[in-house]
Amino acid sequence: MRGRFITFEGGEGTGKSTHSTLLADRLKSLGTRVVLTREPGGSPGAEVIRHVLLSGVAKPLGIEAEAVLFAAARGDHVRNTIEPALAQGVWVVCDRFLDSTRVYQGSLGHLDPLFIRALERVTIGDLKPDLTFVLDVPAEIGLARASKRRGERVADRFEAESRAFHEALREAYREIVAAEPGRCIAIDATEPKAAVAERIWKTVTERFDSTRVSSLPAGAAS
Ligand code: Z5A
Repeated sequence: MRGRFITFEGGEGTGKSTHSTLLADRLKSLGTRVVLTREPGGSPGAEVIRHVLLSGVAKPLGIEAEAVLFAAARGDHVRNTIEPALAQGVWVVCDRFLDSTRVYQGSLGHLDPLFIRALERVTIGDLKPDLTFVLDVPAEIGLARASKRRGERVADRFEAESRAFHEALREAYREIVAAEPGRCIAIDATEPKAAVAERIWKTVTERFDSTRVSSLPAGAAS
């Protein structure tokens, strides 16, 4: 049986890394085989492109070029990490995926939706997440969390955007949830981590049937 594909989305500091890791660990503790991955990145080729994108050196090339680079990274990630895992019955938990491009390059970058859809066709084809958690916190809370975590490190290309940019991000994610309520679940991530993790777990067990989640074949979880 094909694995399940779960993605985490949301703005800066909303808790995507935290909760994708917690979910993957909980699934593994039940014997489920899981790949925990992220975008941009998640495969050797895509990790190289990640560095180019987050360092900001691609910004002067323009928003279309950045979108093409995100797409190139995604194509490599899908071919080399995500699809092989799903085909072997391994679950994939991914920190950011196609909705990030729709929001950052589409809604916020004002790229033509047809261009975004064309990139999706060539990078992911028919592949869609089975479930997407959109973590929602006010921009000021997310930015404060991210800044605390960052410490003295310099803000990356996207962290350095304005408060208004991050508020617009939140709104764009809300529109995605409204447009695809079957796939996307909004989670109030202002609550303490444990409460957020419990809501996510409850959704996963309800969506995929708790008896099957816990009885998936045990194996070398990666
Ligand atoms: N991007 C794009 O433009 N187009 C695309 O197609 C893709 C990406 C795929 C990737 O940056 C950037 O690329 C991203 C969009 C763009 N830029 N931005 N902004 P990244 O991977 O380096 O960073 P990120 O994706 O934004 O995630 P993040 O900054 O690492 O945040 P996070 O993963 O959502 O948060 P976290 O690390 O789990 O938590 C942040 C801190 O808050 C941490 O100290 C936690 O312990 C704490 N935390 C988490 N949850 C809670 C709760 N509930 N209470 C209190 N504290 C909490």
